[in-house]
Amino acid sequence: MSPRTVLAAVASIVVLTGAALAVRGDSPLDPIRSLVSDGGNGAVETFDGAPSAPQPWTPSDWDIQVHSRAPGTWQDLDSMQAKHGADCAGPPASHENHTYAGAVFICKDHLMTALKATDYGVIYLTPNRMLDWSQGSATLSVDVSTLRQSGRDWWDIWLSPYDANLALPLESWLPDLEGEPSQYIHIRMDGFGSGGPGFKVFVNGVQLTGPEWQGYEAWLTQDAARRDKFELTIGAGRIKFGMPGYNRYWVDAALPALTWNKAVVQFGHHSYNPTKDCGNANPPAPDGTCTPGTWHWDNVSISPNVPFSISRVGPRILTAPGSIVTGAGELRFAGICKVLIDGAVVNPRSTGTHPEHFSSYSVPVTSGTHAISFAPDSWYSSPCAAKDFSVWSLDSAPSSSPTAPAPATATPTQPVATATPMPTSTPSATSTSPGTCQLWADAANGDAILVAPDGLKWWWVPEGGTFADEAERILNVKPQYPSTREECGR
Ligand SMILES: [Ca+2]
Repeated sequence: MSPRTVLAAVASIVVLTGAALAVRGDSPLDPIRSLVSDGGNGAVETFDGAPSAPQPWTPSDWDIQVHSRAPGTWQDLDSMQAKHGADCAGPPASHENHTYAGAVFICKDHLMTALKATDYGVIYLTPNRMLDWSQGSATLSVDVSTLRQSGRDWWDIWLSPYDANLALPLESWLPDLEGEPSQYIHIRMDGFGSGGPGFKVFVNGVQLTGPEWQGYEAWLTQDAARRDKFELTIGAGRIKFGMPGYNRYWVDAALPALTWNKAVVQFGHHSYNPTKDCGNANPPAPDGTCTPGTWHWDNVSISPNVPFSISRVGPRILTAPGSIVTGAGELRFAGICKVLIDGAVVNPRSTGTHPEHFSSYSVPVTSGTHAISFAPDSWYSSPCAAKDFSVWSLDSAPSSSPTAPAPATATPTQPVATATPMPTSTPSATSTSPGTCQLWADAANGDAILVAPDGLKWWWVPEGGTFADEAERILNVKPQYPSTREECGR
């Protein structure tokens, strides 16, 4: 696969939002509050807090999804140096992190996302406010750092109708998850021929372009410590996205006809083997290195907006049958294998066809305790998991109460232990060997599958690459299976 040339980097003075920013009195170690009124119809999030060490951000009114594809990273993330020191000193100071809680944190009155995923991973942050352009134009803005540490590390924004939003949306050509929402606007950092990182804008799969055609290095110097404003204006027949502080807009165009005029807003930070191919297919940072990225976020403004309710419930992840306590609403989570709630299989909202990937769920539930369990999904049977649960509702105002994790009742037994040795659907074998490693190709679409000695299956979608290349790449990212290379004859 030709690695995407995604990028990111912007820098310059922090530009304050036009909206009046509310002053908050939170002491540094108070539970960090989130969106507050901007005095008009909008809301702002200023990520207040100046703790003496990086403080995990656990808001009561944002949804947070932290996803890492490899099962070996479901409990602990790949270790990385996250920016800000152990005392919160600013970049280039850094601290080691491998915890899920530590991937989204506060220092110095702004928010960081820090992620390394050798396979693929993403963090999604979703405020409990829909951007509302039903009465005219609406504006979404956020200040973000501009240092892109690797071309294989990037950020994006998804907008989708409430009934279409996915816990983990992703372009269907990327190697994980289950594709895009049924309706969406997607703003994604990507590589430009000139100027490094810029942004592409897609509306239901159709790319809009211009007037800007360069990446932001054409007008600024990438900076980890400075945050610049990125702004989307939508409505009244237009859509515009860019950097107002520089009067640069990658899109300023007619808005294609949509059947919706309010959108759930999701901010994403993606990591896709950020150290790979550095300086070749992977554009490096200005210093020539490719390292796992930290993005710095501040001053999210959504105006006007419509509030809804998000209540995060625990535990963070279930890999065996357990239970969660919820209020009434839609239980939103990500799951792999078929997921049963109170004994009944529930259908994901996402419509992809990769059972070996996490799907996105939004399932109506009543208030109370609900049993979660798993069953095989097509040829994929283990390991199973459901994670990052929250209850969403349009019926109630945003909660101001702190998140109350539900008691975990996971049992230690694995729900499914029936690893099937090979795909049972379309893939046909083109390369097998003695031993326990098997490589499979799906002739219909060119997918490659590795069935590892322990029954785990890895499925990657080549982008115009050959099966042999893809198989080699799979083995390269699975160092825990050194013997498979020989057994597979490579
Ligand atoms: Ca702030």
